[in-house]
Amino acid sequence: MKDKKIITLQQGPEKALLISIRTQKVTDEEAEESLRELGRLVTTLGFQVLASESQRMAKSTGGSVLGEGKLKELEKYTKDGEELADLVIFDCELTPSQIRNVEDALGVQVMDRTGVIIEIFSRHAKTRAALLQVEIARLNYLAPRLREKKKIGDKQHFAGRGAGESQIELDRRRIRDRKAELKQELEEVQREQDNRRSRREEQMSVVLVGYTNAGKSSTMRALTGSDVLVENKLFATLDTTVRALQPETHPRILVSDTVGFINKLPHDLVASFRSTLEEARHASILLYVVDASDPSFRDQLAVVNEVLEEVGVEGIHKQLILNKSDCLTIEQKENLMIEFPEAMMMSAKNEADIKKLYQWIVQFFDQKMIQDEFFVPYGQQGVIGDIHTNTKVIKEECDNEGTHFIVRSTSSHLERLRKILRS
Ligand SMILES: Nc1nc2c(ncn2[C@@H]2O[C@H](COP(=O)(O)OP(=O)(O)OP(=O)(O)O)[C@@H](O)[C@H]2O)c(=O)[nH]1
Ligand SMILES: [Mg+2]
Repeated sequence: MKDKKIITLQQGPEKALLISIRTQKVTDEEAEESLRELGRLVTTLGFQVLASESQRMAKSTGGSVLGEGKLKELEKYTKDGEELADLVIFDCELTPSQIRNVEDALGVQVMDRTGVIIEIFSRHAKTRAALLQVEIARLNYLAPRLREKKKIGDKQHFAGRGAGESQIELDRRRIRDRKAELKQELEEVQREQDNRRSRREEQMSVVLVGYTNAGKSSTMRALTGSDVLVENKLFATLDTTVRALQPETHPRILVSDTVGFINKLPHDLVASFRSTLEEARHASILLYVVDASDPSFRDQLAVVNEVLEEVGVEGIHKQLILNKSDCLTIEQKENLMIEFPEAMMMSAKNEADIKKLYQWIVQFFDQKMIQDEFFVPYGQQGVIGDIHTNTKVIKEECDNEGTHFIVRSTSSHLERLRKILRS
């Protein structure tokens, strides 16, 4: 895959001016929170936030998202201030012409929230499926912006060639062809994933879902002893990882880590990552992990719920995990338990809490298992390994004819074993 990026970073951290455009639909608090989150997204990309500005949505500004007065005022950050911004980033999605107009007025590169998120995704993607998904979303984002591409001084961050009608046509066609290729390749990768998933289907599985940075990978690590990436960065995880719960149970319980959610996730990316979330549709338990120390976790939970409802997770057992309890006061914890009486309060960093969560998971599946008896004649001893792996053996007794077992397992495992023994 070509390693073309939307932007190419220059040496040293570039300074960004963040701009929030307030509409009547959002409260000041929501806008502030969203701007703070944009700040974290931007620092995840390695930029430094120089300043943040807010502006009420202007009514008549032609094609521009900002009025002339505001643009003039912002020149202090881009043209004649002491410390100048290298780029301006808007906390909303802009049309290509809005980007061009602000770039013309301020003389620096302009990005929008979608561009920032796509860039993070493309840097963090590791597996074939994630790389393909991100590349498709990136090309979708880039295609309409090709027409509007314009060189700004010597700071040209966008990939691609110069203007010229035929050149643009050529670029568009290349993008279309490339997208078709990528989609085909993605379908193949997804078919393989579906096959692997259907082989796992009869297994008991726990899937961790939640907002980015909530602590899903930390919980996964602690539950499975795996070395999945944990980072204080947004969108550290983009791929689903599946590992067995440790200490291992019989039958095995699988735990999956998934991509994090974010408010105003570009539609393209939601669509691209839908297949990643397929894992959630096949879970036995969905653990909704939230960062309870983040004041906006309720809104974050609403975003998670909304996307998962679209994916279709009805009928699956859901458990809310109020994570990062080590960052809460006793009073905060008490209030949260009153507000969410069904929730589990824990810290992924606390061994005792992880042990409790482990016990809870094991017990949940234990209740779902049914007891059964098998007799394995000496001629069919090969099945014994399968019994030990896929059932919890309560009793095992040998006599002259073979081995008697009393076991507990899921109905699908028991059904399968019975079939083998009958054959
Ligand atoms: N204090 C504290 N920090 C935690 C806890 N759980 C996770 N963290 C930290 O929170 C940050 C994010 O954790 P991750 O486990 O990577 O979060 P994630 O949900 O996988 O994030 P994405 O992969 O971006 O979706 C890391 O710096 C963790 O060390 C916790 O219980 N307490
Ligand atoms: Mg993660």
